[in-house]
Amino acid sequence: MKRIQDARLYGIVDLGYVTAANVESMTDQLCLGGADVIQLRAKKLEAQEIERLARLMLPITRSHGVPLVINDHLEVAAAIGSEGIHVGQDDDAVAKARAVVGSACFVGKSTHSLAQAVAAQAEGADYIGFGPLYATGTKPDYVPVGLSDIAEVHRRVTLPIFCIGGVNASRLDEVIAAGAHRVVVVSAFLLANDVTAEVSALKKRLV
Ligand code: 3NM
Repeated sequence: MKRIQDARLYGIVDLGYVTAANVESMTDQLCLGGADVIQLRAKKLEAQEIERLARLMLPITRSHGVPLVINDHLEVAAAIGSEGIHVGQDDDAVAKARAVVGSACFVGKSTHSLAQAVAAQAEGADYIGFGPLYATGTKPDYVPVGLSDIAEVHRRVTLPIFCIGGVNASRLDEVIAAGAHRVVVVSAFLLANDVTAEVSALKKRLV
């Protein structure tokens, strides 16, 4: 199983873009392209349906050695034994998450400023998301943080930092030049004509 510490490219199966019927196929394509970690994110689905979809994804992600992360739903992560859980600023605290999911499951947290990034490390997160770098339709209510704090967040936070929000192939060079080592890509992968090829091409540029 790949370790979160070694991950560079983080994909999300977001049910805002993927139908339930396509979850397995999309998971397989992201893994084949070389995603190092995959999250299931379904803001509008009931926990029971999220658990069903996660159970479909697990044999696929595990066959590729890719950790599966559940967004928000601690009880789903605990029930299926996912490798990771991800919480937002308005969700449960890291300690609460860890108490529910157990010590074998890593805990990630979304951060939207330097102060939140430093706080998430102090709170005991295993990795952070940092963004949104750019305005994005995937998380439309958030003000972009831009690229200017990327270098500083890497100086202040020693955890793996995944830069997120509007990242795509045409922006990757400037994101890396700003200091990013790890990225999350959602819509640019899920809406690609050839998902595996898109993931694979971007992955090569991250190492
Ligand atoms: N979280 P796309 S930005 C899910 O800043 C998510 O915490 C963000 O999707 C954050 O690659 C974001 O389509 C959306 O822009 C990322």
